[in-house]
Parts: sequence; C-alpha cells; structure tokens
Amino acid sequence: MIHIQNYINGKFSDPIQNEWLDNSCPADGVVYGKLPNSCAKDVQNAYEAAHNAFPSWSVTSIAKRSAILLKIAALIQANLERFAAAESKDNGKPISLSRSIDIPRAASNFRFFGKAITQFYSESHEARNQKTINYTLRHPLGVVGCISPWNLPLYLLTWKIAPALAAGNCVVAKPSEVTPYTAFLLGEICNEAGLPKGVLNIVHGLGATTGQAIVEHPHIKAISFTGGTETGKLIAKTAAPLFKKLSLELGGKNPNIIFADCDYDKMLTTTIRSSFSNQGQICLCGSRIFVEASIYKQFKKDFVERVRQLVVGPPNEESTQIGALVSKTHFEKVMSYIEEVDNLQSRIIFGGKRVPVEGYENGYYLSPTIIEVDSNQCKLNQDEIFGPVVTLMPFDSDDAVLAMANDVNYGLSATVWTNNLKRSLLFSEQLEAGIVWINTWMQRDLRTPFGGVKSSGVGREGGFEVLRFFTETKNICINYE
Ligand code: TXE
Repeated sequence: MIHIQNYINGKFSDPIQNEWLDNSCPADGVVYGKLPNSCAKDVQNAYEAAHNAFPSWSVTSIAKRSAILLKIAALIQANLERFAAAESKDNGKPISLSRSIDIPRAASNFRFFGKAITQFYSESHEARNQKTINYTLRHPLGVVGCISPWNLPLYLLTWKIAPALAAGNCVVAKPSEVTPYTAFLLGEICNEAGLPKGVLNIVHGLGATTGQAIVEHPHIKAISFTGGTETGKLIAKTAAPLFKKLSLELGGKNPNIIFADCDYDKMLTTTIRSSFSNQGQICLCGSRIFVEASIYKQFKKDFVERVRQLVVGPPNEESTQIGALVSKTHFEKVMSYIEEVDNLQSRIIFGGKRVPVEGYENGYYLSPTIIEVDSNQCKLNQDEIFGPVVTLMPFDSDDAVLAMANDVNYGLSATVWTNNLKRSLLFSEQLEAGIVWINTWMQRDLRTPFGGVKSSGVGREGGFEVLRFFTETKNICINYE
C-alpha cells in the first residue's frame, strides 16, 4: 500500500485528524494506497509555512528562483519512468501517454516558467508635457492556492505551481483526491532541487473539505483552479466576497468542424486524437464533430474504421491506446449518457460498451464511442460528457455550422479543418472560444494565452498572462517639474 502524505514546510506529514481516503487503481479497481483527508487545520499549517517563507522567497533573485525551477524540471525529467508509471497507475492513462506527454510537459512547465520569469517586464509611461513618469511594479501576491483536477494530474498541477513560484509567490496546492500520487512524488523532487521549505506546500484531501478550506482561507490571496464548471461556480461564490483574484479553467464542449476542402488524411488522424486522447478526458477534446454534408458518408465510414483499430487495454501495456476511465464514479457518469442515447434521437454507430480486459475485469474500460445525433440541442451535444464519446452531425452551410458551434454554454476551444483562408479567418473571428485551432489540434505553445469564455471559465493561463495573474500591479506616478 502506498502511504501518501502532505508536504508542508518541506516535510512529509500525516493529516492532523488522522483521516484517510482510499486511492484506487482504475485499471483493476483495487485500492492500492491511502491519502490524507486534510482538514482546515492542515490547510492552516500549510498557509503558515507559506506565509513564513514568503518574505525571503519574494525577494530571492530571479536568477536563483529560475535556477531552482530549472533544477526541478531536470529532476522530473530524470525520474521520467517513475513518474510516468505512477501517473498511469493512478489515472488509468496509457503509459505511452504519460511518458510522452504528461510527465515531459510537467517538466517543461517548470522549465518554461523558470525561463519566462527572466524575461517578464513591467511598463513605464512618460508624459513629457506634464513632466510625469508613471511606472508599474508587479509584486508577487503572497500565499496563493492552486487546485487541480485528475485528468492531467501532474501536468495541470505544475501548470499552476510553476508560474506562481516563478513570480515569487508561496503556494498551498491541492491535487485531485482521485490522483494524488505524482503530486506526492513532486515534494521529494522539490527538496532535492533546493526549493526552500514552505515555498510550496501540498495538502491532500476532498474538494469539499480541504479544497474549500483553501478557497475560504482569509489570507490566501488568489485561487487558480481547473476542474468542473459546477465546482468553479462554488469557488467563485466563496471567493468573491473575500475579493480574491480568481483564475477558473472549467469544462468544454468543443466543436470540431470539418469542411470538404480540408487535408483529409491529416484531419482524420488528428480527429482520432482530438476525440479519444486520454480516454476523452481532456477539456480540449473535440467532442462535437460537425462534417460538411458532401463528405459526411465517407468520413463516417473512414472514422469508424480507424476507431475500430484503437487498442483498449491496461494502462501499463505499451500497445494500449485507450486505457481505463479514471474512477468508478466517472465511468458511471459517462455510461449514464450512453444509456440515454435511444431516447435522445441519436444512434450509437460504434462502441458504447464496457470492454472486458483479461486480468483486469474490474477496471473501468469503455470502448471509444461514436454517436450520430440529429440536433445540436440534444443533451449529448450540450453537456460535457468528458469520456471517450463523440457525436457526429452533418452540416450544409458555413452559417449553419457556425451557429451550432456557438450554440452551447461552453467556449473553451474549437477546431476548424479547411484550406480556404477566408473561411478560416472568418471562423477564427466568430467562434465563441478562447482557443481556435485551424488544421490542427492541441498544438501547444506555452507562451500563448490559455482559457475559455462563457461557462468554460474566467481568466487566462500561460505565458505572461499567468505571470500577470500571479502578481499585483501597482502604478507609481512621479512629477518631476
Ligand atoms: O471535478 P472537480 P470532478 C469536468 C468533467 C467532470 C466534471 C466533474 O466534466 O465530469 O468536471 O469532475 C476540487 N472547493 N472536469 O467532480 O470536483 C477537487 O478536489 C475547492 C473538467 O471530479 O471540479 C479537485 O482537486 N476545491 C476539468 C478539483 O477541485 C474543490 C477536469 C477538480 O475537481 C471543491 C476535471 C470545492 N468546493 C473535471 N470541490 C477540466 N477543465 O479539465 C472540488 N474541489
């Protein structure tokens, strides 16, 4: 059994009330570890450690902060296999994915922000007629809270922690209680890299207790959260009267719009990825596929053929392309949509069934699922299912597909496949989304702003945007007349 502990003030400790949660493995449903269910007092201890570390960390030279973050990045990379195995076991994702995407990206989050902070700048505004010069200071906020989900556990946790630390803040972080393992391993790495004690504190536990205690802590200045839209609403409600800075990266129901004039083979290969990577448990997955009527039949045939070849299997096998869903609860949520298909003017054209995997009979394996829907208003096209489930619909005109793409509460990302320049520019302008991909999907450049509109969230992560989020701006005006 793995015994996960909190990481507070540079040390590993059990929760004060000695309350524990089970950590189970989605591949076989077996409990293989315990993690703390931390209470408000644990969060307070983490806060105090962070608060005590802040005066020194906030004035530590940028060169030194950067060097420590780069060291953390190098150590994650050096421990790639260990981290990748832990991530797959905890989350159910194929080992090939955690090895090639999740863990390298966690390292590059530290590497990127370790470097970005050396280039971060503020502005000055001169008005010679008034004899004034204004200049802007950007100071770290103090102690900030980072709360992350289970779909990309270390990847998303470090996406928040790295910029917060780079900007000179101290952090109280809470990873998802469903996938705590790699966050636990990160503590050791931080000590080895020489991160001063208390600068980063990781407290484990349920959202409603540990998470809530972070959000309602009166002196934690900002909350950076990625997770479900309903949780985001709760956090916003709690944080608003405390006037905390908030960054919310929430759900998505992203359109994948395919025109007949696209590069068909590239589109098909990428659409397999954008539909089913990480078992469809990525907020950026293109879960609503709209295909121009003239190629709809051909696409449907080719897509089904390619999806049929995807290998569903245990996460630790190299050949696995689709692993297990993250938990029993989540598996049941995704299945509940599939069970309703017949009542929703829709048809399953591939998948929709639990996959029996030999030796892993109690794991949460679902075959990649394609559902044909008749209306974009259908629940299957409006709710975030967050599993290996996509819907298909034909369209006849640019206007019609644009209207359907935007007719949803979410607005995180959108993909358009076309070789028509005018069309790609018009769609880029008119799609209601924080991120638009033309002829690609999930090609990430960490300098770019990342986040959504409508129910997909508030604020932007990435690049200098997040360094601005994690700093307080002060303007100084000097009159030199
Ligand atoms: O996430 P939660 P859940 C979507 C997806 C999924 C749904 C629900 O549709 O089915 O959300 O997933 C912490 N105060 N996404 O319920 O609860 C929680 O402990 C403070 C999209 O598992 O939002 C965890 O650390 N924190 C998403 C984190 O919030 C609270 C990724 C996220 O968990 C809290 C995951 C509270 N009151 C799910 N309640 C994306 N945008 O990528 C919970 N938490």
